[in-house]
Amino acid sequence: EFVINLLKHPTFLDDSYTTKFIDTTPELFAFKKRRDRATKILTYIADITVNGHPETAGRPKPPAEAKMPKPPRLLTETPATGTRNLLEQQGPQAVADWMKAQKKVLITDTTMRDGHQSLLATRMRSIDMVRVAPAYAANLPQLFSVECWGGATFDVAYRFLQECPWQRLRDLRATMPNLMTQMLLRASNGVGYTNYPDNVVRAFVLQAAKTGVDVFRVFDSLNWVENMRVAMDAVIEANKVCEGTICYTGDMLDPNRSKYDLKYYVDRAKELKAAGAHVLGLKDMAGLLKPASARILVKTLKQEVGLPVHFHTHDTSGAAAATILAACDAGVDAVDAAMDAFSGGTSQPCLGSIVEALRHTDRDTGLDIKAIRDISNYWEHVRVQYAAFESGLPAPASEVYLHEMPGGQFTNLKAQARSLGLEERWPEVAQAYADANQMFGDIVKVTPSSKVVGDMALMMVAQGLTRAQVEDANTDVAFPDSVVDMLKGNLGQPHGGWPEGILKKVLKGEAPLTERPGKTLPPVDLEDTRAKLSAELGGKSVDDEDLNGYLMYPKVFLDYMGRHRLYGPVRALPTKIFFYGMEPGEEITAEIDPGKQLEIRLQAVGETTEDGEVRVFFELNGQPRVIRVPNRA
Ligand code: BTN
Ligand code: 3PY
Ligand code: ZN
Repeated sequence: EFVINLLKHPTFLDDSYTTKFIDTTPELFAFKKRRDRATKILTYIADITVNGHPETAGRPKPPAEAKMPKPPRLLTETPATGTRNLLEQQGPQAVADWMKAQKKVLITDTTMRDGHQSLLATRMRSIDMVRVAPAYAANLPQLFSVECWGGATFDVAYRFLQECPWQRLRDLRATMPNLMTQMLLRASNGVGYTNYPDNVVRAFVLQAAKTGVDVFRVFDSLNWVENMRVAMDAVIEANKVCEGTICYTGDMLDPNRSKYDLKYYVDRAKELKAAGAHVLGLKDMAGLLKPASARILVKTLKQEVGLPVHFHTHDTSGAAAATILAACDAGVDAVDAAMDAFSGGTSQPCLGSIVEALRHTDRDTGLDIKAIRDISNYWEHVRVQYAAFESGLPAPASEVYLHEMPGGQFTNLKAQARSLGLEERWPEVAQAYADANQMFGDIVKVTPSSKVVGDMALMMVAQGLTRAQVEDANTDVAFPDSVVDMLKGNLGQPHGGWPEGILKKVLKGEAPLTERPGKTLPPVDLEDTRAKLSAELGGKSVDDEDLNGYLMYPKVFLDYMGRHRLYGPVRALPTKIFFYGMEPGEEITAEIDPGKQLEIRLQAVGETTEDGEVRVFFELNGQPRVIRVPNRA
């Protein structure tokens, strides 16, 4: 019997051994490395099988019979050319010109980014995306783009899914060579929650372009175009499609919300055009744009700005499809939708239904509805595997017009409220969110400004504070850190500035920043950071992707690397195994590299020994292997 105690093995305390070993005996490298990674994966499976996955404990489970979903058959071996080919051959301006010349409504599929971000707390794993990507390329070559990167997916990949977001992007890029990939970029906030130095933002964009992003939807959480230029310039420099984006909030036709009227949006759109946007994004992150307003807004933006317009919304209210169709009537060039099985509620409206609604009209999308059904059927089977992350929002909610929470935040804030014991008081949280928004001067609420409003709202409900009390100069309030950070000016400036009273109270007289934060944030020495990171990782070489991951999220990245050293390429595991481990007698295949398959069979789980460890018995490619893991239960 061959027993390895990996958790205590010195290799995992310092993996410099492996590196040296490779350097001195290159001929053994492939074999050595493969075996070592296999052992790491077995360690992960053993650990989850014995101890469970912390994120799924006490949550609903997928049905026992749920199998790894099978992607649909490819309708062709050689995918037809698509938008990606146009971008590669003629550049981003040609893409924008082509958009305007199309009669058909162009469709972006958001399933792989906003769809699961809004329905499953962003927990979809790469394997479930990459397996279906060839079907997108072969069967839906007329798609405008596939939104599959950015937003919250970047840090969730490292933090909760134990996988590298760059690898995901590379794989999707390779498997959909004819389709444009699209990402959501929070301008100076990158894919994080606060402004980064200009050179960090620039390096991140250039790397994302290099690894595989074609369309960058760039927005600022306060619609401050001045704060979007660094990111937009980098996209333009990379020769990718710069979708300069305005976020929609309020109610354009409500005379009592005149701060965000038609002129406001036209002004911002003209600024974005002047800043070099190829496409104008209209991002309705909360799903507040009503059909009548969409008609006027889209028509006016098309006329006054002249850029192709790409509309994004959420179906929280249940009325989003009506708004999409109104936008199509008004001449919108492209719209976002999620595959049926990942649509509705806080996600995007239903892709298949929009395609059918436009069928036989002059705006027919030309997409194959059978291909859509087959891909959505795949997604349906994917979704059941993530039962633990379903929010359980049962019905459309007109309440969204009260609180104005972004679709991606709604379920998250509800979970936060639950963890604070405030779930029963949700209507109060919704009202407090609306009150906090007014208190900050009625701001755009989208990551990260939405998080600040959410933090404030939770605090008000938890501590029983009204807006009047929070604003009262004589009532002591300990504001959340994020509120202090925002009012210091670290997210930028809102339209019309911050209200004097709350600014004074939060900053206690300290002078706020009123310029763009990137103007004064010192640049990061990238090579020095690389060297320090390399040292921190025991001499491991640090490539540009790793460096950019670290610059966005230093601690999250280091924690990921630490776990990676222990558990290896767990991204190769089927989703059910990743979250629930294996049953005795179960057999799986994991492809850890193209063509490198591991056949893994769980034979048995032993008793817990006196020193608190469990022996887990596997067969790996037919050979018996035993892994010990601590019983942490
Ligand atoms: C290493 O693999 O880097 C450290 C050397 C010790 C290796 C043991 S030998 C059996 C088992 N299989 C592996 O791949 N590593 C451990
Ligand atoms: C994000 O920034 O992640 C969003 O989805 C904003 O809508
Ligand atoms: Zn969205």
